[in-house]
Amino acid sequence: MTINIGIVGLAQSGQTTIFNALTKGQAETKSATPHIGTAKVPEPRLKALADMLQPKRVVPTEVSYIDIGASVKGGERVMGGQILGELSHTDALINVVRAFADDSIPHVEGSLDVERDIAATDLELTLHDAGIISRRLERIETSLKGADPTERQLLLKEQQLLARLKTELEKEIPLRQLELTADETKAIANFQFLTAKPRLIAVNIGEGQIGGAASMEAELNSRHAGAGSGVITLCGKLEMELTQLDDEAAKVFRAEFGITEAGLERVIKLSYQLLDLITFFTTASDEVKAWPVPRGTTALKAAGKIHSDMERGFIRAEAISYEDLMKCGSLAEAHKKGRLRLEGKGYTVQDGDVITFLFNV
Ligand SMILES: Nc1nc2c(ncn2[C@@H]2O[C@H](COP(=O)(O)OP(=O)(O)OP(=O)(O)O)[C@@H](O)[C@H]2O)c(=O)[nH]1
Ligand SMILES: [Mg+2]
Repeated sequence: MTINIGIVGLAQSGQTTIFNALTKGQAETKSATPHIGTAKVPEPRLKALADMLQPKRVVPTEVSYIDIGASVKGGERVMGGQILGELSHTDALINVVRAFADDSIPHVEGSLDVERDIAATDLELTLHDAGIISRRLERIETSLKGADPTERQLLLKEQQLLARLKTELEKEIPLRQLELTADETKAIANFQFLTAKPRLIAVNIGEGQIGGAASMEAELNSRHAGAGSGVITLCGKLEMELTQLDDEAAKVFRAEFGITEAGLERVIKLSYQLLDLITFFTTASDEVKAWPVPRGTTALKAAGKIHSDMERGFIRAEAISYEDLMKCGSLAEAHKKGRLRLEGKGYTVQDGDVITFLFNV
């Protein structure tokens, strides 16, 4: 299972640097073509399960990052609709904002201003979404002319909803902040609006700013944290350099700078929170796998993530919490103690559940 995250931001804010830090990649920072790279989601429970069950294969969740390579051409930023369109399939966005000072790297706006830069990217995403709506509204207008009564009703309903969204976007309110009904959310899902996606603001700080990072983060969060939105401070350049070291050496270096957790881990943890994801595990076929699903997912839908046959032929799920299984020491022991729960289609999967799905096709 892969979670897709897109990286956006102003030119020269450190998008590619942070992309490299997150994916342990070595993408050329000067290239203007999109970079795609993956990272494995750090999950200590997966390792503990693997130690216990000794499977042939251990399969972590992956996050795929896309750095769309917004770049400057003759001082002008090129990040048109087409480039932003590359982000339509993503599950969430990271907006890199420059806070590091470096006279040798001119800021595109001439000065450092985190709030202004957050607003600038927000505006760009807002305009992108508003553009999609305008084009759709025009088409609806045309379609209405030849529509039969049933079609007409559907089109008018869509027109009304889109007009409402457009009004909000014109007030520079991102769509993720609107309270939409489940039906409305479903009706607009296919448009893949960028301002509807969860968004993490990654403030790219210089090494000299690490001491003040926590308070800067808290202060920015007081303004920008909310449903599907959060702020993290990150020393992109340092984190990128640390990917060249092995884990132990990197840890020692981080400690010297007073950083307790790797940037990659913090970004992934926060992304999970913003996406409201939980993790369940499967152990079938000599493989231990981690699966991310939205909180509230039923056993039936969770089975469908693994294979559509499993959803179609779903019989029941055998589930045990990670803690319970660790206490038992083995699946056989958990069986003997009657700790495996039999759950039906409607069971809400819990974070840490270890599940075996029974199905027939
Ligand atoms: N001093 C300092 N330089 C940094 C930091 N982060 C990035 N840089 C430098 O800033 C420049 C731009 O970084 P990139 O990662 O290429 O920025 P970008 O947003 O991908 O830029 P474009 O793709 O060209 O829009 C590079 O020379 C980086 O080495 C930092 O934390 N401190
Ligand atoms: Mg770049």
